[in-house]
Amino acid sequence: NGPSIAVVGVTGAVGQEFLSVLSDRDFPYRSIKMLASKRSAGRRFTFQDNEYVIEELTPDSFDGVDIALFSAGGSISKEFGPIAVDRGTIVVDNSSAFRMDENVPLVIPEVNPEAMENIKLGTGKGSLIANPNCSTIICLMAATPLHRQAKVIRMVVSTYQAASGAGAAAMEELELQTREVLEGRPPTCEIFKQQYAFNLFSHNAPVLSNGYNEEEMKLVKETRKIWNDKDVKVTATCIRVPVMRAHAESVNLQFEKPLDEVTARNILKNAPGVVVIDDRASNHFPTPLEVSSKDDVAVGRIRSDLSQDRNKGLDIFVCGDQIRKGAALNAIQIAELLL
Ligand code: 11C
Repeated sequence: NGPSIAVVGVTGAVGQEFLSVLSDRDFPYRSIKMLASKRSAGRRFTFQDNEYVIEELTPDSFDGVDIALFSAGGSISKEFGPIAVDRGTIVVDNSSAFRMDENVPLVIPEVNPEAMENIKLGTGKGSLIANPNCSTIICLMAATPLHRQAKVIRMVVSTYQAASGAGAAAMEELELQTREVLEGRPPTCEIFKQQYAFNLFSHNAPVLSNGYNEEEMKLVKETRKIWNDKDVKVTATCIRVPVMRAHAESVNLQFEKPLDEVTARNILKNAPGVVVIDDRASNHFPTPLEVSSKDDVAVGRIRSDLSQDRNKGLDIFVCGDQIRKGAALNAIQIAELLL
């Protein structure tokens, strides 16, 4: 029972995580298609005790598919997303291809599920729903409950982003470089232009004419769309750090209404999908390792910003698994809203 689903990009890091999350959450489905490029077609693997053969992605792949989970890069989404929609499939797309399209809801289920309330399963009508960028999801999981209470008017985000955001090959390169550097060999730099192990650098996304890179502008634009607030001021600096699969973010908030840090901590403790790790006595706060492969986003370093008017500003530090809540889990929670 349940919808027929397709996983597009099943061999990638997020594609594989889609399968883990479907399994972990007992997502009901009556059939599942494993789709990838021609290169991977024909490979066999077992999932939930059944053997599957990876099929090459073609326009006909979507016949009879109710929900397709896409994570195969923006150009595949641009080419095949609309084809799937024409065939009556609801596409949950993890790429940036359609995020800023005003007709496409951009959804974090804990934040703005209402944005997709007109999209219904079982009507035969296809639709696109976009999964936000991982840094935006992780940031807004923590910032939104506070925004609901006190209205954020300005947000300053500094990210410490993991290798997984650049794909499985970047994770492999980080591991390889770490070995090479420790053994005194020159590091292999194929995915990134510079040494990654024992280093950090400005995010690898293209830098735009305003000096921001694309990753930073995603935080700015996606926040405005998800909060349905074109006036919220957001600025960001995005950095790639040698961490495997979880992003960390320092987030500074300025509020319209006062919000003290005790109330803020309680709000975060009760927020769905959020766990508070904020132990000042033992200096224990969120770390990327602690949230790796976990569903919840962790928040700590919760403190009133002493540079702002009393209770009008807050600093927090947030960590979330990039592949899970930053990508696969969020997409599958979107699919669960459709059920
Ligand atoms: C990163 N957020 O961590 C990026 C990767 O728009 O979905 C995902 C880019 C996107 O590098």
